[in-house]
Amino acid sequence: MTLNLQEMQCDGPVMWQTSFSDPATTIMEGIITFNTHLTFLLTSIIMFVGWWLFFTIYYYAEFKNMNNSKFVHSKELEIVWTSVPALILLLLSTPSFTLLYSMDEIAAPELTLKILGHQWYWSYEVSDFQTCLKGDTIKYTCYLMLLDGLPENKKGYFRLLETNRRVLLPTNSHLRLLVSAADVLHSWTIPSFGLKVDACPGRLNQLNLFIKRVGVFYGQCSEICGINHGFMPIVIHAFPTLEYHLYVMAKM
Ligand SMILES: [Cu+2]
Repeated sequence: MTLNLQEMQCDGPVMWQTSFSDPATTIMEGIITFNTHLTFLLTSIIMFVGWWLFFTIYYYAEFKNMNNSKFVHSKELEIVWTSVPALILLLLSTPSFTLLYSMDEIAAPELTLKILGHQWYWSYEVSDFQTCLKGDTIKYTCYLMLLDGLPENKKGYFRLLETNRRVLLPTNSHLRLLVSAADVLHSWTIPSFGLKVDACPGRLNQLNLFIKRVGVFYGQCSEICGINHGFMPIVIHAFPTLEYHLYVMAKM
């Protein structure tokens, strides 16, 4: 596959970024929408409580109220300030759990990608094409790409985010990811996909993925795994399904 940095849509980080990456999956779109609603609710609560606090301090200061109030207890008020926050939490739990369990939903996958975390690189394997590849599997390891000494025409990569090989995946297909580790705990993460799954040695974690658009997506290991934890990035290159199959056929 030829690499043309100018033509490719890069979903890498931008300077002073404070918001999410552009979503590439339905899950991430859901997370962003949920976050927007949460932020609105949070701002409303902070404004309401802030106003109330200011109002109380200002109007009920000692110099404004020389006489003691006889008001010490209210059962009705207590019921209100207990049930309203409980109702708000209940209201929030519905979209939260819906999102959480939708991530575990496994549709019949067209392709399975096995991901193995190592100290300190990721290895990948696709064994769906074993019959057409005459028993062979597509298997490769991805290390951090060193940018020092790159020729002038190869510049434009992200520092500490690029790998020597990119993981190629088809768009608009149901994919299954199987994540594990060979040595210690790692965590496989792509913010644009809304995915983060622990890679535990001796345990296989399953994820589903449906990439909605073409692009290059970046991620990093998200579980402290040793001295080079910060130097094992993940790069996914999502292709149209047809181009992906042409790539597999080229391997035959
Ligand atoms: Cu790590």
